[in-house]
Amino acid sequence: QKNLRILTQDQIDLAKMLLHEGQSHLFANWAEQGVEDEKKTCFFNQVSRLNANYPGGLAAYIQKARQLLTDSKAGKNPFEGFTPSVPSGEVLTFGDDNFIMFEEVGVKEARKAAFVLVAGGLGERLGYNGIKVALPSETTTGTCFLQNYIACILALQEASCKLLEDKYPVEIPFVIMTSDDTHTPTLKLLESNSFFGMKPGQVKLLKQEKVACLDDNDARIALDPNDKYMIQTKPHGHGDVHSLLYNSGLLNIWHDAGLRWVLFFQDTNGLLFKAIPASLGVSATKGYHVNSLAVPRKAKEAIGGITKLTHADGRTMVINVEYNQLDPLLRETGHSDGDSNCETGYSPFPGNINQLILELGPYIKELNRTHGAIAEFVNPKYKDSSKTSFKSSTRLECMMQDYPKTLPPTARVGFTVMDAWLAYAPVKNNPEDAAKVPKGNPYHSATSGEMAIYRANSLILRKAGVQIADPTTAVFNGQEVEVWPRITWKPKWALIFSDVKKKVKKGCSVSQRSTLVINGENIYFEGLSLDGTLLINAVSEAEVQVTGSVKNKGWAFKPIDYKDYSLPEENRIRGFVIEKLEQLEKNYSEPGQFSLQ
Ligand code: UGB
Repeated sequence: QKNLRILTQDQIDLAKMLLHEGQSHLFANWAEQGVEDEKKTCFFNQVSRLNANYPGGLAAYIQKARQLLTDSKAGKNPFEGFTPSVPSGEVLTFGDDNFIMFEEVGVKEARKAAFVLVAGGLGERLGYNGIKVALPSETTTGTCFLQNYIACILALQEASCKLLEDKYPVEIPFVIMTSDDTHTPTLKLLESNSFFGMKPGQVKLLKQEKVACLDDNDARIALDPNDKYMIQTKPHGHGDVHSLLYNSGLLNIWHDAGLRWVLFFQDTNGLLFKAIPASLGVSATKGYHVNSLAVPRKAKEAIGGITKLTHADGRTMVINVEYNQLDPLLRETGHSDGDSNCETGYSPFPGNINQLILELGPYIKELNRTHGAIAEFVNPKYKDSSKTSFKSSTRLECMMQDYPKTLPPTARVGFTVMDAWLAYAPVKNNPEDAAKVPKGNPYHSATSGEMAIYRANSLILRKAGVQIADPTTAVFNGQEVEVWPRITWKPKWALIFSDVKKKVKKGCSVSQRSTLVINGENIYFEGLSLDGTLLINAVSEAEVQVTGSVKNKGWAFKPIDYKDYSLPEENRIRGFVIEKLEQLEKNYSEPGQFSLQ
C-alpha cells in the first residue's frame, strides 16, 4: 500500500497477482515510498520478465510449483499406475547393408532438416570454467565441439544437395539455445571464428531465461539473500527449447520452406554426427514423429533409460525415464534388483543420449496446442524427513526428451539404438568423479570423450579394410582407457560409411602409435603403411592419392597431473598433452592431381 502511488498500472497488476498467489513476503521489507524507488522498478522489471517467459505467466508457475511440491512432500510416485517394460525399437549394426541403406536415405533427407543444439547448461558436473562447446573435442587437431558440429552440418548440406543434383543449394538452419551463462561466450566464439564457415544468417541463438526459485512447500518465491528487491533464479532445464522455438516463429518459417525434420542435440558428444545420417534415415523410412537415439546402457549409468510405460487403464507410452527415477520405478513394480544389468552385461533399457529427431509438421501441430510447455518436475533437497523445509531454494525443471508425454496415442514414437562406440561419448564428468565411476561403466570425461573419437575412427577404418593395430591401455587422471591410433578426419572427407569405403582402398595399415590427420576432401589411400605421424592438408579441388610407407617418431601422449594449475584447463581435465616429436606434413593448396608416396 505504502508504495502504491509510484507504481504503474502494469506493476499494480503484477503486485496483485503476486499477493493473490501468496507472495506478500516479497514486499514485507520494502522501504517507504521515495526510498530505493529505482530498485523497486528493477524488481518489477524482473517480475515482468519472469511473467512473460513462462507459458501461462508467473501465476501458472506458482500454482504448478505448489502442486508439484505437495506431490513431492507426499512422496507421490510420478509413474503411479504405470508398469515399465522394455520397448522394441530399431537396432542398427554399423556397416551392414541395413545401416548403409539408412545412411543413404538420411543424407538425402538432411537438406530438409534443421538442427538445434541445446547449450544453455554450464556443465556443473564437469566443473570447466568456460562454455563446453568451446572445449576441444580432441587435442590432435584441437577442433572444438562447436566447430565440429558446424563442419558436420555443412558437410551434410553439401552431400545432400550433391546427391540430389540440386541446382539450388539449401542452407540447413542451425539454432543454438543459450542461457545467461553461455550466451555471450557462445556468440563471441562464433564471431571470432567467422562462424566456423557457416553463413552468419544461418545460425540463430535463442536464449533461455531462468525461473524463480522457491523457498518452501507453499511455493513462496525466494529473494536474493543480498538484495531484497531481487528474486533468486535458476535454470529451468533443456526442455525450454520447445517453447523458445515455438515463440521464435522459426518453425513455421521452416515448414513453409519445405523442411521436414528438426534434430535436437547436446553440447559435448564428439561422435554424434556419425549416428545422425542413419537415424535420420530411420525416421524417414519408418515415418516416426519422434525418434530418440539410444545406446546400450550400463545399469546405474547417468543416462536415462528408454522405457515402455503401460498404465492400468491401457494407455502406453515410450519415454525416457531419468537415471535417478529408473531404479525406484523398477523396485516399486516388482523388479527387486532395480536398475541392474541383464545377461548381456547391459541394462535391458536402452540409454537415452538425448538426440531427438522430430517430424516438423506434427511437432508444429503439438506446439500449437501446448505452446511448447513441457511436463515439469521439482527436486527439492529437504532438510530432514519431515520434508517441511529445504536445504536451499528449489525451482521447477523440464527436460526436452519429455516432449512425447503430451502426445496422443496415435503419435508414432520410436527409437534407434546404435553402438555406443559409434554414437555416444559425452564430456560431462570432472576427473575426480570420472575416476570413481564403477569399473566397466563409461567415464563420460574429457579423457574418455577424446579417446572415443580415435577408437571410433579406427574401428570404422578397420571395417573398411584397413589394418589397424590393436589399442594399448593407459591411465590418465585415474581412468584406464584404450589408446587407439589417433586418426581424425574432416566430415567432408567422409560423412557416412560408403564415403570411407570409396576413399580407402586395399593394402593400408596403421600402427598403434600412429597419428593420421585427414584435412581435406578428395584424399584417397591405397597401400599406405603408417608408423608415425602423417598430416595431410588439401583444398577440395586437389585430388591426392596417398601410398607408400611413412615412418617417423610421431606424436606421443605425455601424462600430466590435473592439479598442475600451470597447465591449461583444457589439458588438465584430460590428464595428458600431446608431445609432437616428428611428423610428415603435406599441404596441397592448388587444384590438381597429386600423389603422396
Ligand atoms: N542444457 C540447457 O541447454 N539448458 C539447461 O537449463 C540445462 C541443460 P546435461 P543431464 O545424454 O548423458 C541429459 O546437464 O540433463 C543443455 C538427459 O536428461 O549435460 O544431466 C546442456 O548444455 C539424460 O536423459 O545432462 O542429462 C547440455 O547440452 C541423458 O540422456 C544438455 O542440455 C543425459 O543428458 C544436457 O544437459 C546424457
